[in-house]
Amino acid sequence: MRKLITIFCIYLAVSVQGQTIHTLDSAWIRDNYTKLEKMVPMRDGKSLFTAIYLPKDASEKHPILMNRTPYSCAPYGEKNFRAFWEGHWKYYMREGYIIVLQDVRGRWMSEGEFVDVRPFNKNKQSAADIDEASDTYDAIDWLIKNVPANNGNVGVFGISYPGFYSTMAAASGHPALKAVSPQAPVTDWFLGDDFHHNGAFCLMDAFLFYAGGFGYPRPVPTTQGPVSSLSMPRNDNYESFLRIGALSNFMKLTGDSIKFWKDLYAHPNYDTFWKARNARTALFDVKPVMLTVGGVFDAEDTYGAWNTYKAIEAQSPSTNNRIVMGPWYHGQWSRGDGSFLGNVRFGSRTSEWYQNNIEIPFFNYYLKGKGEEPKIAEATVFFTGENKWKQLPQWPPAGIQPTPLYLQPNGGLAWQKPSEGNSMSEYVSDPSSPVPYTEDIHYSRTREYMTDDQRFAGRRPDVLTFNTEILENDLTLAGPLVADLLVSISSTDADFVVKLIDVFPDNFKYDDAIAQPVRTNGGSYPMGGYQMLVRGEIMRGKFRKSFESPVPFKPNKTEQVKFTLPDIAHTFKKGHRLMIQVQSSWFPLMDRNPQQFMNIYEARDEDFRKATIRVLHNSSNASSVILPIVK
Ligand code: PG9
Repeated sequence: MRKLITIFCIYLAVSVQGQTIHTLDSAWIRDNYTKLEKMVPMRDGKSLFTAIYLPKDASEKHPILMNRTPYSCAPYGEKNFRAFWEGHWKYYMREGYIIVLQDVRGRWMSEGEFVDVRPFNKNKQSAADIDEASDTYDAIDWLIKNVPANNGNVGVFGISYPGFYSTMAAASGHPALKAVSPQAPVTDWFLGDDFHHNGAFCLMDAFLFYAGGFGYPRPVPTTQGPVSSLSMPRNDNYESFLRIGALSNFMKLTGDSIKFWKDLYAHPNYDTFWKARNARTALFDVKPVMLTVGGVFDAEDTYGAWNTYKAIEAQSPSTNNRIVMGPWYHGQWSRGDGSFLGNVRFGSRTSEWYQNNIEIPFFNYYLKGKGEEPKIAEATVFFTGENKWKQLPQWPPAGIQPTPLYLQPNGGLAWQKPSEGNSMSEYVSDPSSPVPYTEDIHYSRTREYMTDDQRFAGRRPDVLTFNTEILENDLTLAGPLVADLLVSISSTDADFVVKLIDVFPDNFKYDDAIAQPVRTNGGSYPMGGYQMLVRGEIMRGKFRKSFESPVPFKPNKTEQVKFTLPDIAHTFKKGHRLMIQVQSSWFPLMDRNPQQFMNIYEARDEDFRKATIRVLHNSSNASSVILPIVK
């Protein structure tokens, strides 16, 4: 008998252990979940395709976690499961969540008309007045009433475009919606996300995204993906995009085949078309608990993450509102370990830390009532340079002192204004030889450019470089940067790119505990003297006074170009330097400015002109970058 008991205990231990070891793989998920596919009715009579992954265990009631997407609920078919076991969503399935994926209106298997970043309608009068908030309300209402064994609590989350739909969910007003996490949410496609930064057009991302397929949706409902009719340039994108030339040539390539591409061209300024697509207009009287998440080095929507959180703080002050910003590229917090980006190392597995200590406890508490109210700070932000998470009671942190760092003659930077009377630096900006945004040769935009070594740029005659002395103490910056340039240009328009760079000491090496960055062809990357891009941003000069009403420069007259760069959280360590670079192109990340005042979408190749750009740094015109110094 004793032997039998021993064998049973060993079996039990192994099986439990076995389950623990093999828990959350595809077999476990298929054993413990069923999948339903439903067409969920909206108030205007259209139905949206909805995939529902339901725990087989009906002994208790389960919360619902929903993701609304234009990128498909695939795979279709109730026997075909999405590979949740490959990502951190598997931990929600271990907790018994009902996972819901929904094709948004007009995409894939859902009915209705798709509208890019459909404007929020705050004055809905009838069932015909729909938007993404009302679609979410109707979806939640149906789920609560029709999905077996749900506990009446719903959460919504999503990254990027699904982040936009999460923001719209927060505006749905459904009482069952308890917690929302917009992650790298598409928020404003003219001011800072994906397609424009300060009015300059993100040519490469926009073209490759739309012309690459997203702009060619098939008539719905369909399980077939979009098909681009274009043969895309699949080689050196600097060369490919330069050879295509003016934006009007890109329109010839896409022609009438992409609706949103035509909208982009038809609205060159920040008009009612773009203002209606500013997702922040929905963020008033926000009821759910909010957790906005993003990456400081997210090349697509770092603007959206910072500014969604700030909009809720300003517009809906009673909302329980938090932000988490890690050292991540677009979506890195949901995949990989988050311990590096390009050559820059962060010293810990930041993505896993976020999943286990922030996101999962957040939803577990608000949707399952599990555990203590998570001790998640108002702002959980990873400070690069010192490589530390900080839990802050507000963002930007209290005590920040915006401090001008002044450009000096001879390439210096100092906290005092220059004393010289007429000092300035100049370069010739030539649109036929724009400054590359990265040294790499590749087809689509890299993730790594956001922290790449800028030594390649500083060697060009059309890039101005300014350096501080070597720092005698650590210097921590937390919050937005403001570039305040006094300039004089020979033409009537130009772009200004300002880059804040951390210059590593010549003898810099990561600690042995951290693997040294290696080149793709092997061999360690020379991190000594590395010039790490901490933040770069572009300002299209003609919008310097107003994004709605652009104005030309007066040639050779001194004018101010002042603009905000997205927030940073970085410590420049003792022994490092701060560097500022100024240039007038960032290609093909951004389209080229013809450098004469005009509608750039209508410019032809022959309209592009060289321009002399002067940046003034003297006692009466002292250009600076205003830094958010943590005292
Ligand atoms: N924000 C990303 C994107 C949207 C639209 C165009 C290009 C990029 C994304 O949804 O991944």
